[in-house]
Amino acid sequence: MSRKKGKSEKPAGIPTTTPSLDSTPSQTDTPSPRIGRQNTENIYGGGVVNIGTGNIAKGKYIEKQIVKLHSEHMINDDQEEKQDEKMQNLLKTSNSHGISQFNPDFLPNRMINWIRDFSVAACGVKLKRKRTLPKELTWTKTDREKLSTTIIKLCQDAQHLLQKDGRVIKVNSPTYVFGDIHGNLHDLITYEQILWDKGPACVRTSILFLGDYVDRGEFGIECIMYLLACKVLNPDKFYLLRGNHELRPIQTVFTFQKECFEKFGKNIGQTIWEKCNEVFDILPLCAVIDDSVFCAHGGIPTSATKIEELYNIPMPLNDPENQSPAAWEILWNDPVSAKEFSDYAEMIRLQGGSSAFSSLQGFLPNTKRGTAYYFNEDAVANFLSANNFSHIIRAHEMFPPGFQFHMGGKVITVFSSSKYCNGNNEAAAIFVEQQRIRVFQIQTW
Ligand SMILES: [Mn+2]
Repeated sequence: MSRKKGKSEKPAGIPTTTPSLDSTPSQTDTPSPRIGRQNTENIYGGGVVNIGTGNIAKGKYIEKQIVKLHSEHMINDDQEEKQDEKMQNLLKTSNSHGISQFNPDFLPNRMINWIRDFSVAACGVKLKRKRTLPKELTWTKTDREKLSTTIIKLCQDAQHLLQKDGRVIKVNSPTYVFGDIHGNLHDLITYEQILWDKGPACVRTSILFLGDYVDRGEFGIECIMYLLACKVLNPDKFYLLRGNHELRPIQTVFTFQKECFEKFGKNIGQTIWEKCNEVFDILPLCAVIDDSVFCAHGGIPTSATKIEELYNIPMPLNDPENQSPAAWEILWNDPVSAKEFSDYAEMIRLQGGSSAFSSLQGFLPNTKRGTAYYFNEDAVANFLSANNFSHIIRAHEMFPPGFQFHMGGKVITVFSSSKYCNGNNEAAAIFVEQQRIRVFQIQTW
């Protein structure tokens, strides 16, 4: 299929630079230098603390968790009582979930163990705890039908929980925020080994992923299965938003559909691909941390100023481009500097397209993507003040350091897949805690 373009959004006279539907490094933004303490940027009173590469691996800023496991695999930790209460409620709706969470035979645990082992064999991840790996560990040698049944069951369990998350998730800090993963299983399992090495059932911080789990990288199915298993094991801590690659037409052009066919054969592959997309159709579109930090894959929409307007976006959303302009723009939009914005505006004016946008203050058609919009500092200021928010965290674009500050730090891009498209970019993540937003690189190699 041909590359999709915005329909009603694209008026005559838009400059026809080559549209790129994917995350690409911005040509005009100057990448930040490699971060270290000397590069601290002031954002939030005390300012962002940039943790230099390497520190994170030494354990700084990482909560220590001491978890005692009973022989029955039950957690015994006074501070976990509140969470136990939530787990008890969950128990009422899903069969003996609380106990299953620590049972190695529980489906998501089996899946995670399998993916962890696979990541060692397939992409050289170093696990902290040594495991004896089965000799045969590839998709082709594994019983495809049995594995596909497990995958479909896991998707169903995840759907049940994701439906409850709704369109806009409210998340409490402390929260880790990750950007694009794009099938980079090596990085994803490395994050686990560094940040939640006791396993997904034992995290106490929230962990929010901003979408784009599949396409580009080799291990899209493994990445999304790992994340769905985390969601099922610990639904009040793991949150997954939708990215512009969690869309059928995009995966058909890129690699995820092909990956499913290659790993499972055409028939089972098609079923698994469909099932994954059913899950994607109900993924939440944005999150708000501590009623203050707006998080989404692409950015803020033209078609909604108040966050409440997003609550009623339909679910499932199998054709967001036609079902919900706001959802589409949240998945696709990009921030631009004042200079870029005026350059693009001038290009459009020269081509006679300006009048169509006079009513959209702070937005311009996104010529780089060929769909959706660019937004500038005015649009950001309007959105933040209308909702009483302080910052925007988004993903969607690769910058060599793995992150980029825009508009004086009001908008932050985070990208969490290193060596993207065989390049040499770093991976970064964000830690939001009370009054601080900390951006840090993670040395995954
Ligand atoms: Mn993207």
